[in-house]
Amino acid sequence: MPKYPYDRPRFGSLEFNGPGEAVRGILAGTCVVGIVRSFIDRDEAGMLADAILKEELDPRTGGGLGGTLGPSLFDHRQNHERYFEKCCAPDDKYKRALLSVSALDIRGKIRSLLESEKYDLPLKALMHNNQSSEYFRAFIFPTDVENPVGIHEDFTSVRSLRSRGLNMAAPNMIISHNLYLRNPDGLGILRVYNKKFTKNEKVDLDRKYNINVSVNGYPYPRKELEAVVPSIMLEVSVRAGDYVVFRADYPHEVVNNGERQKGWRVSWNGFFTYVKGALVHWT
Ligand SMILES: O=C(O)CCC(=O)C(=O)O
Repeated sequence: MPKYPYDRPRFGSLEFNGPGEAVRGILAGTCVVGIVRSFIDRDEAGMLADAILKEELDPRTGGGLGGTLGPSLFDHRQNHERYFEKCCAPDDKYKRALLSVSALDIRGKIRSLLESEKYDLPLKALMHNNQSSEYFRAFIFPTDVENPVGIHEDFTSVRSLRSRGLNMAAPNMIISHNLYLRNPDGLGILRVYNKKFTKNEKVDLDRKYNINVSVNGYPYPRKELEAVVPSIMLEVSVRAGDYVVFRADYPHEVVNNGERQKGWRVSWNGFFTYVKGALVHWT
């Protein structure tokens, strides 16, 4: 059994044949980002994106609220208590939307994706309030803004898991997985920075910039990351139908570098981490 986490992955990004292989690559310290091109067909991805957009949820802009379908840590300003309460709210708008979209069975798709893949580790869905956390979660981002997702690190999730008594074997390893349903070509580039700040460094950043990076992972000051040489570790262009897994404990953002156009980028998103010999997943 290999030891986790590997803090110095050997490669930036690599392409894999399937999600299981990509997750294994990341766990084994092979790379920071694992890409599965055309995991689902573009037309199917487009249908799912349309179904999500039909719900008219607010898009997520500038790191604010909205734009997600299904309970999510991000929806609740990284407030994990509210997140777990909200998961069980009976007539919540997001839950209604979730049910209507699941007619198209994206949850089933994600479940079968997880269950049919070979991860070489038992999979464990995170439970909360007696419900599995396999909620559908969608992101809707505008494509006519420069920076739809600001620079951040997804470690708050780990704090939530810890507060629920899960003993984190690799608290520094958070893996985000995304299935892109709509992404205009050339836009929505995932950028991962080549620097992991220590807890003390994050506290210093908070003091210096009056921010909350050490508390909730947001927002990393661009200036500090650009001072790191080489600053950006990699940029990944994604297309509808692609599936991408990456180390979300590295600072990362989404940028629209190409010609901006009015429209939406829609994706499904979830997380994995390694806990006591199992791969725990949640959204
Ligand atoms: O949409 C993306 O490409 C990345 C979203 C993100 O920030 C994450 O999955 O943590």
